[in-house]
Amino acid sequence: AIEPTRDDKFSFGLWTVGWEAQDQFGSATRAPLDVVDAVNRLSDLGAYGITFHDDDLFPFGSSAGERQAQIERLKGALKSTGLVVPMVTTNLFSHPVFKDGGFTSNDRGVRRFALRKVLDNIDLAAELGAQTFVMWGGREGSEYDAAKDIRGALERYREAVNLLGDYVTDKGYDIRFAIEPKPNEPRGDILLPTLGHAMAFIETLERPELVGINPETGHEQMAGLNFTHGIAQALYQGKLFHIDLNGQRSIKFDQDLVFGHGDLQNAFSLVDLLENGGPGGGPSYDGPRHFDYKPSRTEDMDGVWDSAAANMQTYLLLKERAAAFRADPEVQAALAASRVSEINEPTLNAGEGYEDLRADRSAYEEFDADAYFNGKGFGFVKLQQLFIEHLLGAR
Ligand code: 3MF
Ligand code: MG
Ligand code: MG
Ligand code: MG
Repeated sequence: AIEPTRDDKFSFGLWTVGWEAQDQFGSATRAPLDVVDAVNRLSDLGAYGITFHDDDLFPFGSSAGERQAQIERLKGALKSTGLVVPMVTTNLFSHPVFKDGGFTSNDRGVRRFALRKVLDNIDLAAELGAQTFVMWGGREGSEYDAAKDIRGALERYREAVNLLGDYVTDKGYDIRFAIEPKPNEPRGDILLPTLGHAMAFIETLERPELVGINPETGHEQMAGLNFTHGIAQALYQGKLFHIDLNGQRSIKFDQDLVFGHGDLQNAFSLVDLLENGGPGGGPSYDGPRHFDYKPSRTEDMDGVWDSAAANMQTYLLLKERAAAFRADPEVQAALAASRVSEINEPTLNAGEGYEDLRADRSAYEEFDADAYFNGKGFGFVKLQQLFIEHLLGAR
């Protein structure tokens, strides 16, 4: 086993290890978990951070005194363990008042209430030193096309995020926002369903630089998408502000399995991208490695802590395998044979424009497409087998 350290930047949502395992068809199988216990146990396991929704820490409707008492208990636990709060988020989905959404409910009073709830929680995030504020709009959506004016709803979403941007700017808070996309569940269809939709929406905002994304492994995979590809595009566009790591096995309900317990090959390529995909071969993301998973309903509290440890262990094992993959001379030869790095050569010569390209007869008139490869392949399968053998620890 590899021991996680604070430098690995592993963080967990309080709602993950604290999940009592109630689902659509059954009631809770575990007792509530106190925040102080959660912080202490996560610290013992080697995590560096804890995150939460307002309602995870103090129940919806708590008085100011009850709220403050819970904040003080959290602060005490953070102080005694050294854990940090890198991210805070707001629950705009559990209370029945949010049944048609928060920022985009058809009801204007609900929209104003939602914004006020978020403003209070941004103050708390700033007080705790969180630098990322995640927004998962789980109830922002619909079941019925006739019941929601999607352009109107996007305009209200935009109005809300613009106001929050004004707020952190005027207050001088060192906080950026991260929108978390999800295609469906609990709504039939959720607004900003994939990371691509979210990144396009962000460009319409007044302060796009303040807003990025918090993609979740399972959410993209619920839409049948390649999570590693999505993360690569988010990095390319400078929008990977935070990440929710977990496991999902194909297009079905949001499973929230342990990281790597879903599509393991995709988890491997993801860790390789995050850890070795930077320009000089180093890390391409230096934010928290945040786990948003659910300890399965079958598990008791020992199973909860085993599953929390499993997320970190799997990540570190994949990181070790990815380093071995990159260092293997046979892999390097296979990468060269597959010409993987040739994609980084500009297609045009320096200073070349379309007229020059048109004048280059070798590029077209003399380019013999039929004879070009002369039957020769790219060798991608051989490369993939080396990837699998490293993943299996066979090399
Ligand atoms: C739901 C989620 C959410 C978000 C959270 C913000 C309850 O599928 O993934 O977890 O991650 O609201 O971080
Ligand atoms: Mg989720
Ligand atoms: Mg999920
Ligand atoms: Mg999530």
